[in-house]
Parts: sequence; structure tokens; C-alpha cells
Amino acid sequence: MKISKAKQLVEPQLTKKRYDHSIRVAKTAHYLAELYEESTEKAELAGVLHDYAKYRSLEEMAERIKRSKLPSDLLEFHSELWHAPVGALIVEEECGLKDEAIQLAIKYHTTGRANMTALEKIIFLADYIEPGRSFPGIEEVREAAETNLDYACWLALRNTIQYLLRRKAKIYPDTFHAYNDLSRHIN
Ligand code: DGI
Ligand code: FE
Ligand code: FE
Ligand code: FE
Repeated sequence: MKISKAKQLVEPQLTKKRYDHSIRVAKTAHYLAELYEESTEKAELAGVLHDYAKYRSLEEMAERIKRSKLPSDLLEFHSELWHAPVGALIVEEECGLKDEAIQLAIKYHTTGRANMTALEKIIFLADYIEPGRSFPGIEEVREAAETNLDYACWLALRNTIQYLLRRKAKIYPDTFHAYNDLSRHIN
């Protein structure tokens, strides 16, 4: 799929703000792909498409999770997590995008998981550090992203887990699995 086609398909699905975020994620992902010698085209496409399902109703997302092979334990966690795995399904169904690497990057962009592919890490990180984001500690993650993809993802996961703990939120196991897995690369 061409980037221009993907943009056309995504725009009507999102608010202006969310669409602009997606374009910035795509640009950041392109930059990171170049830096880490991954496919810049796949990175940009995955970036454009990663939040495709963000504004689907909770009913539709829950229904799709129940009817698919997706793990049903997702339904016991915050609905904010659902748009990522549901998005990976419906870009195929609605946009005809059948590309396993891109679909995995969309599927795991919110939680991460153990043994992420380089493209999954790139989208996870691009979503976190795109220029429109401002979180405490983000500058350290942006700096790390220039030299160490694993360490940058680990930092982003650590920040997210700390943020969720402070808010007394439940944490999806894949988020911990991603964090623990990347801890191997620290030090
Ligand atoms: O869709 P975006 O807003 O661009 O970003 P996202 O898909 O990365 O994250 C959406 C939200 O999900 C964000 O507020 C952080 C939250 N989140 C990430 N991992 C977990 C989580 N929330 C819970 N409850 N558990 C998690 O493991
Ligand atoms: Fe998202
Ligand atoms: Fe994210
Ligand atoms: Fe996003």
C-alpha cells in the first residue's frame, strides 16, 4: 500500500488532532527506521495506521475481541488498550492491508510484548517520542532513541509503568513482559 493511500484511509477515522499525531508518528518511525536499518516504508505505513481503531465504540471493539482469536483477558483491562489489537485486525478487513510485520507493530504499539521485532519497537517508541508528546522524562527517552533502540523502549516502558502505578491502574501482562525482556539489554 502507498503511504498516500494509507493517509487517505486513516484521515476519516480520526479527529484532526489524532490524525496529525499519526503523521508525526509516521515521520518519527521513518527516521528511526533509517537509523536502525529497517524498512522505512513499513515503518511509515505502520505509523500512519497505528491508531486506526482509536475512535471505534467500546461495544464494537469488545465484540471484535470476543469474536476473534485475540486474548479475551484484554476485556478485563482498560479499554484504552483495545484499539491496538483491534486496529491490527481491521486494517486488513477494511483497508486490505495484509502485512504481518506492520500488523504486529500496530497490535503491540500500546503495551509492547516480550521479543518485539525491530519494527514493533520503532512504532512503540515513535508513538511515545513524536514531537507533539510531552511527558516527564521524555527528553531522556528521545536522547536514548538516537543510539539504543532497546534502552529507549525500556525507558518508555519504565515511565509508563510508573505512571500507571501512580494512577492505581491495572497493568497488562505484556507491558511487564516487554519491560522485563528489554531489561536484558540494560547495563
Ligand atoms: O493511542 P495513543 O494515545 O497514541 O497511545 P497508546 O496507544 O500508546 O496508549 C494509550 C494509553 O494506554 C496510554 O495512556 C497509556 C496506556 N497504557 C499503556 N500500557 C498500559 C496502559 N494502560 C493500562 N491500563 N495498562 C497497560 O499495560
Ligand atoms: Fe494508540
Ligand atoms: Fe504508545
Ligand atoms: Fe498513537
